[in-house]
Amino acid sequence: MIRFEEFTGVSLVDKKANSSMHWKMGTGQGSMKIDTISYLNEVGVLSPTCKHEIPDTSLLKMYRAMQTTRHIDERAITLQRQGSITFAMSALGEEACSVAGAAGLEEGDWIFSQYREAGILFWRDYPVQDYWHQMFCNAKDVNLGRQMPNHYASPERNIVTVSSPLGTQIPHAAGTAYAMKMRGDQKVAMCYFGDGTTSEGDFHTGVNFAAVRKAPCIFFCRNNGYAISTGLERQFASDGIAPKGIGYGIHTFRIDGNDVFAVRETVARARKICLDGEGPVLIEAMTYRRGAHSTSDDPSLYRPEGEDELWEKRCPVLRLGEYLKKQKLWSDAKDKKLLKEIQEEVTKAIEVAKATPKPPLHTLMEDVYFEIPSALQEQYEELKRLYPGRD
Ligand SMILES: Cc1ncc(C[n+]2csc(CCOP(=O)(O)OP(=O)(O)O)c2C)c(N)n1
Repeated sequence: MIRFEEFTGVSLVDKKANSSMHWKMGTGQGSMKIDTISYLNEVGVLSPTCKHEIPDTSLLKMYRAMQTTRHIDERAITLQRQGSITFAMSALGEEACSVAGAAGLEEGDWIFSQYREAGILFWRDYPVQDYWHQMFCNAKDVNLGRQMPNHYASPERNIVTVSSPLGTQIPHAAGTAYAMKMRGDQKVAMCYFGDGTTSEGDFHTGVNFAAVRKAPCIFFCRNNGYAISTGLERQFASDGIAPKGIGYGIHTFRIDGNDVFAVRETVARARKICLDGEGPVLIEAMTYRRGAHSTSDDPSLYRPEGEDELWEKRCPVLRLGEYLKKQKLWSDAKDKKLLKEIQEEVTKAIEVAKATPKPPLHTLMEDVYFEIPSALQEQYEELKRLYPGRD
């Protein structure tokens, strides 16, 4: 196993976390120094220590899904600024966590995401059009406009709706994993969250439950340095997130979250650990939130200058692109063609989503109560008066 800083000459430590080894309580292995698993360096050179083979078709699919995610995020921010959508969040710089993480899973595994993981959708061939219907919260939105933008879901792909209150997906994932274990399904649940979310009670409840019940659940933490404006040093005193997994007695890995090989290999390995009955796994993926927290945030007020430039060099998309070119699987010309294709597909999808009407008012009242309570009915009647023709 190679440490990120030895391999790339750039320290990942910064203000974040020491650094990887697989550490498991009671095995007597390791000390509290946790190294970072990393194979693909910043200029796209794969370490010879990497034994994880990824088929060329998967590498190319990952690349496309990452580029799609990046482009979609850029367009969403512009649309929000133009007033066409209400809100947007970007995964700029963190695309490997979602895409390569989903690529390490198998069909039928459940995914519970936070909100910066749209890449899971594109890995699982989610239509770009449906993504934009959700961003516009229109009548074709899977949530019928009841959620904010970026709260995607795909029931047919086992991707559970994003939930705004942080951490609520963690006990849900642990419970789903335990249910699958009880039923004898050979499937896992994977749950994404950010570093800030590990300070929520639900993180501790969910991880402890899964640990005690040996539920086949992969807890995937994107340690991107910030919880909105709160840097890591003001969030917790531990060496990153990995010690929290060790504390709960579960298999724990720290990886370079911008390296598709490290991410995909570790998720596939975690999956095997889960299905071998060894209990849940925590993965801490070291990455960086290069954009603002959301369109309501201005990171220039709290982030030191130069930090983004440092992480721009560690870009997961560029890194994979460089590797593919070295393997003669990719070229600048193919890149140009791909970006044009993505851009055209997205532009068309945005136009369709924009022209799609908002959901009818009655959908606001449905799907919760068997019989609509009278107070709600009164509100509905008032809404109908205020918005004639929209019921
Ligand atoms: C229970 C709860 N508390 C606070 C918030 C407000 N909030 C939204 S996102 C966020 C930061 C989360 O940071 P992190 O988990 O590190 O994820 P990141 O945004 O960095 O990807 C906060 C505090 C919320 N949505 N839910």
